[in-house]
Amino acid sequence: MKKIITFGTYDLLHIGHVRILQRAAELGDRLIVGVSCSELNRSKKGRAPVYTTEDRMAILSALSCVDEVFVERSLEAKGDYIKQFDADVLVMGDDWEGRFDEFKSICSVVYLPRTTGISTSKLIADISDINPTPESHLTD
Ligand code: C2G
Repeated sequence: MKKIITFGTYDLLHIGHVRILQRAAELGDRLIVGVSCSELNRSKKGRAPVYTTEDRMAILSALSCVDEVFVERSLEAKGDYIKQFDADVLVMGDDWEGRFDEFKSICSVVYLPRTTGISTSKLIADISDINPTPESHLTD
């Protein structure tokens, strides 16, 4: 049983998130996802996520490639989480390239390429740019 662990906020779940989770799952038998809690995201990115921690975890749990989710409360605790879940491989997006090499002493560390052209921040900006025409109705 090869266990893969990965971490992220996964706010406004999009195709980049799904692709990296699917590719991570293909590296082993069981995919465990640490979901950054809203407080952690606030300190990391300076804003609260749109979705609550509970909703982000529920959405990720509904994906067939995800076997288990847990709350990531601290960026510094990654080593503890890797040991707690007995993970064989840590997967991160290549925006974190090299940042987690210290864990190579306890598991394999793999950085996968990010999907280009999409991010939660871009989605928020794009949605903010949508100006509804006066005759539009918010019925759907
Ligand atoms: N991702 C991706 N392609 C994108 C956007 C995101 O492959 N276009 C990946 C990221 O590289 C990350 C995962 O999707 O591996 C989750 O992305 P975020 O929610 O942005 O994760 P982040 O908040 O960067 O948290 O300990 C958690 C880490 O801090 C990562």
